[in-house]
Amino acid sequence: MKSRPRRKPARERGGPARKSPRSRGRGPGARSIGGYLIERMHALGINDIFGIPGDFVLGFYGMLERSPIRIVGTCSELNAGYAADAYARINGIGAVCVTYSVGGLSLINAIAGAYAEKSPVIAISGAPGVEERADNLLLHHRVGAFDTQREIFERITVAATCLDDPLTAFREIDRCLGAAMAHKRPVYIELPRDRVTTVPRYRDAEPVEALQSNKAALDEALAEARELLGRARQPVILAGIEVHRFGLRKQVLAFAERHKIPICSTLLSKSVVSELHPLYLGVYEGAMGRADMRRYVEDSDCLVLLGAFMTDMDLGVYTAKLDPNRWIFASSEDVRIRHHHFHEVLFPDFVNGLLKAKIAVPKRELPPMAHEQPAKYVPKKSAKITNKRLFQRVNELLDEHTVVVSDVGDSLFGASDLVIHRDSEFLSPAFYTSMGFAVPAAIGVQVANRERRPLVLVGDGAFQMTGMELSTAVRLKFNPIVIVLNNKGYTTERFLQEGPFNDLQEWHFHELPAVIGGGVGMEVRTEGDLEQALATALVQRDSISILNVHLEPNDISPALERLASSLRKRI
Ligand SMILES: Cc1ncc(C[n+]2csc(CCOP(=O)(O)OP(=O)(O)O)c2C)c(N)n1
Ligand SMILES: [Mg+2]
Repeated sequence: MKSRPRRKPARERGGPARKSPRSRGRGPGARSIGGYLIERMHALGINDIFGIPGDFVLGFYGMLERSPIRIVGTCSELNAGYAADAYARINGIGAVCVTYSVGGLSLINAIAGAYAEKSPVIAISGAPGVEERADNLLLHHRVGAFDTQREIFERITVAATCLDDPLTAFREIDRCLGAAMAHKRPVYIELPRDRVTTVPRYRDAEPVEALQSNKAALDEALAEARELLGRARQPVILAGIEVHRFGLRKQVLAFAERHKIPICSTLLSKSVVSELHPLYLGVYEGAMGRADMRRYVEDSDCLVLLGAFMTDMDLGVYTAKLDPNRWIFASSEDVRIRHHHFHEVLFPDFVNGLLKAKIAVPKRELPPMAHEQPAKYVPKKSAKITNKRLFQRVNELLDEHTVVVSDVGDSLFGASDLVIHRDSEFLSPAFYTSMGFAVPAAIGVQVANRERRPLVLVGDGAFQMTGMELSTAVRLKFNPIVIVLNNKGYTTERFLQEGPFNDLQEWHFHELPAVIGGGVGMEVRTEGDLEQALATALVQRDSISILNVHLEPNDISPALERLASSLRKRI
């Protein structure tokens, strides 16, 4: 079994100074369990929490209301989870708070996605009181045992707890929050309703110890990496999503710039570095990507994979051909150089070590695609709008304030060809691929940063799952521009297997503002309509815009077409 990196002794840990846990008793400054949870979350940078109240969590909601953390209500708990996930991707950490079972169990899909794609979300659920549980009553919302919900969450979080014991509650809070930060994954905290205001008799909060690399293993890994890079003729960096999650973008970019190594991203990490950077090649995605850059990456004699997940989605449905004999692979889970595995090496230490290392990477020309710019889009007023032209036009719309939030389906494939201007301006569930992410995620983006304007790309099928969350955007006076790719059903699925199960009842998406009480809706059938609709949307600064873009059911994006033709060749 793989050993875990060692923990630093508590006295060596850095971080913010805290008062001695034992210096506070039960006097006026003493904290309740609920109060301590709020205090610690706020200290980590959580200023907003998403969710829907219920009687098992009302006490905690009252406490939140009196705290500096703002509650953002949503239309469903699933949507609250997606919003909290997006908030975490922008803010570094996010939180959601729901009631027992009916709320918690609805949240599961979103937390599973955050786990799969490494987004640190604190999922808090109210629960029956400890005293109530003693009589084993069939309290409403109960499913099976009182522990059922916690046991389910244990499988999709890095730490899960029930704060039923005042003696350990503070330590449990610290353990869970520490785990979310260290692993960049969700945690689950259950708060029985009769423990919210309980003030523990003794404050038992041992500081959580930070992980630490084994120095000898780290040095050895870096020495081997230096040696490979020192004789590389065509090195390439593939910057994965963990580069963003662990806050290492600047370091990776500095490393690339120092040695003039071209960089590509994966679909999940798209925009991890600015896509206008002169060293940037594009999104590497096997056969789904552009042929020239695919060849360049696959021919590399030293591929530096940093924080990438080797998923089927990121590897162009396994059409990618990356050779482990020629790679340096480092992530939070594994460091492998060729076939050598290095244990107890922390990902940030490895990246920082690479940056500091003295390496003489041989000089070489940059590949031509590093300088490529998209062709100028000139609208043909009466031409029927197509998928390809829509994405070309959207590309011109992007500026440094836009955050592209893409849902699953052809919206994601098409979006992979967009050129994102700044760091991390592209959000998508590109690995877990749960439909319905984008609209609620756009709320999370603007709660985290009101200055950013989300451009939501969403299929008609995905919109029908969670689109009502736009109501929250109207309430909060947010201004996402929502482009619904109305291709009359599940086109991505049609392309896999045609059948009546891919058909949908067609909605008048542009009429939604009348139902939700705000925003403008527009119907787009031609390139001229698109120009007009976008012009209207751009000046609509205080409310949502929704564009119902009519596309043919078989009109697919160039990226999906590339993938299809490559797969056809293989059959
Ligand atoms: C929650 C969820 N259910 C089902 C799927 C399987 N699935 C993947 S793509 C897709 C169709 C998406 O339809 P739409 O949103 O209209 O986008 P399009 O493919 O038409 O561009 C389905 C059903 C999924 N990824 N997520
Ligand atoms: Mg569709």
